[in-house]
Amino acid sequence: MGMKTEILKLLRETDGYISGQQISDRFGVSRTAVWKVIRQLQDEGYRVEAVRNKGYHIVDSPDVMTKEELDSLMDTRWAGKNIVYYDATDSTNLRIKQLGDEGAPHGTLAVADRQTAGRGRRGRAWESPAGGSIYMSLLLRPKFRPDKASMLTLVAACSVAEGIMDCEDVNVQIKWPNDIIIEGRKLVGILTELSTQIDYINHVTVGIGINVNLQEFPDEIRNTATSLRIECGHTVRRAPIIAAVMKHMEKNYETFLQTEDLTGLMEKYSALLVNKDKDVRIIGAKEQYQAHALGITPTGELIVRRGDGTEETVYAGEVSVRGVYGYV
Ligand code: BTX
Repeated sequence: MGMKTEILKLLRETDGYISGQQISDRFGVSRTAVWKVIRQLQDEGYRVEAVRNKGYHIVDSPDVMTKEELDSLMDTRWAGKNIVYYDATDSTNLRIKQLGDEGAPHGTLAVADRQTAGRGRRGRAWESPAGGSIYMSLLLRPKFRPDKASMLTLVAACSVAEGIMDCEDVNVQIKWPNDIIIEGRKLVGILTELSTQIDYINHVTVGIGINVNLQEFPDEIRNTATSLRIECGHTVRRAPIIAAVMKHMEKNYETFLQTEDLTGLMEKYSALLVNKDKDVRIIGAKEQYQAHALGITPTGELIVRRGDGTEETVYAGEVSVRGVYGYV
């Protein structure tokens, strides 16, 4: 951890004031060097008070998203422990795929303030303007078979929902398999991509886009998208959400590994599932039909009951699901 990260942590952990001398003793640097770091933090937007004869005190951490801010908040063993931060990049999924090919460790996290080529599923685009959202991708190196990897999307959805609700007073739900919504509008998109051989996984990229402080959307998604800012009515800090999501992701991933399926997460996921006990339209390549969604299986398929009473499971890769009256 760099000195700036350490000083930031120290300021946060100190209730009252901490003197410049205490900080400089702790890191073995001059008081001028300490002062310079404090100035940098202030320039980045932190409100750090300096009071003569008392020292420094952090008053407020606004929505700063830097590598130091993220490192200072991360409370995990591996998830998000190796952060690569970009002010702008094409797509954090592409960055992580490349870092994965180059041998980056399990748990490496790419975070960007803006994407110039944000990607959704099936070639769709993800709106990724600057300054208000979270665009991040996590590198995983599982040892299980490639056919199990699609379940990681559900693990991620659960973790993102939990992380958001740890930080903000909102009720989010999951639209199967992996959209997170508030009041029927899309708040989060998740795109999981695999790099595999026939029988083993090289690495997995779990890409997560969360609309945080966006207040406007392009016309095409104006009626279907929302942000935390819109739902909470105040500006939301991104870095603590990233840290909270990583904390849950680490825990949920380890639960997943115990059975290599969703058995240990079923209860949580089902409680968040918006489609449960709802009528849905199943849109497949060959047919479309209306059914009643009952829940998910331990391997992540949606269980539906058709009008004639027959039950079946549908795979996320093969169908998409709409509410009978719209997006949800
Ligand atoms: P998806 O295919 O389910 O959703 C894409 C669709 O959602 C678009 O066609 C559009 O209708 C709508 N949409 C686009 N942008 C937004 C937005 N900001 N908010 C709400 N709705 C939107 C979901 O794909 C997967 C998205 C993953 C995004 C992350 S960001 C970090 C990582 N890097 C990257 O390039 N993608 C992932």
